[in-house]
Amino acid sequence: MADRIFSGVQPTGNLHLGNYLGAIRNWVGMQNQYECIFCVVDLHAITVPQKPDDLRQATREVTAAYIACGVDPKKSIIFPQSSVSAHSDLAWILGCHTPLGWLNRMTQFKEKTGKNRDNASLGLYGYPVLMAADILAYRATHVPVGEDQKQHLELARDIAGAFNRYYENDYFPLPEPLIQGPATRIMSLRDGTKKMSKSDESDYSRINLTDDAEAIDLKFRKAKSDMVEGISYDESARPEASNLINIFSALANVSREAVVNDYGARNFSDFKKALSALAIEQLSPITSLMRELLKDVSYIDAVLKDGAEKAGAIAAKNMKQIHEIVGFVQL
Ligand code: AQP
Repeated sequence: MADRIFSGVQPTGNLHLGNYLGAIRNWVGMQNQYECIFCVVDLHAITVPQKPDDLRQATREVTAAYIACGVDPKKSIIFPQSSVSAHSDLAWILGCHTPLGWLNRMTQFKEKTGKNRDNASLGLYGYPVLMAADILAYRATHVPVGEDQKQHLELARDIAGAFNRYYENDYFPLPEPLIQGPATRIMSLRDGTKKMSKSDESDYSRINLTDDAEAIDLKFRKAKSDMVEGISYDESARPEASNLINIFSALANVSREAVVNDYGARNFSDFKKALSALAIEQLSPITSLMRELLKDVSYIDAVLKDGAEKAGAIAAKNMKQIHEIVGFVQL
């Protein structure tokens, strides 16, 4: 089977630097090498409450962000998850091959629900099964994601293996995670031990792809630092400094060592100034292109429709085979 890439982002709010450096930026180079399918995962988004108008807007914003970051709709398939029914169809089938014990180990569910577990939806609990279905509906072989999705990817492999074993075939490839570079886990700018996240209530915790130069500069200036002299990398003792070094290293495409070499003897204020200038230089063109693209909703929708048709055709062919394997009568 030829290599096929699948990945996605939830339309749950402003995309941030973590989504860009941990995921989307890595996709761009893959388009020339592999067949790529990039989904806007709106079914995942509704695992927590969403206002319909906000969801529609965020879906178009994520699409614009993909394109502005360099994902080319002529090379890659871009589409909304809800437009291809294979995702929910396969999620049900795979759910019937997923022991509860496997789902109970998922740390993201535990983190997202905390003490409020009884009020969480079945959808949130089953999120990793839907994610497995997203990937396996296309029999994708590689999945580029940030570090936070590693456990879900391992579960997708386990589910694919369980299905193959039960039906005594090797229909599903075991998808390989691609977790690459110094930016696989970008942390909050307010707390270096917490992941940068769309749902963090403090906007100062993240750099949004929609932030202008002034906001980026202010957020880096206000980013938490420590009292240690100089700039050095030590994830456990200096999580905030280490996070800023990782961000610099990813944006400048140089090693952490090179960043520490250049800025080791400087203070936080100088380092943050340089980092903010670098981020502004890289993100401004993306932000302006995103704004331009969003002025033409019909173009965005046309990209999504074209992608939905292409993705739908691949998934429909696979679903017919999957239904046959499972034993559903083909009419
Ligand atoms: N902080 C991060 N560092 C590196 N990569 C990250 N990703 C997310 N946060 C970071 C990667 O971005 C892709 C899309 O993620 P998502 O939006 O679908 O889901 P998420 O991981 O739940 O992102 P958020 O920002 O934390 O959203 P909320 O707050 O809504 O839960 C994935 O490849 C992810 O690894």
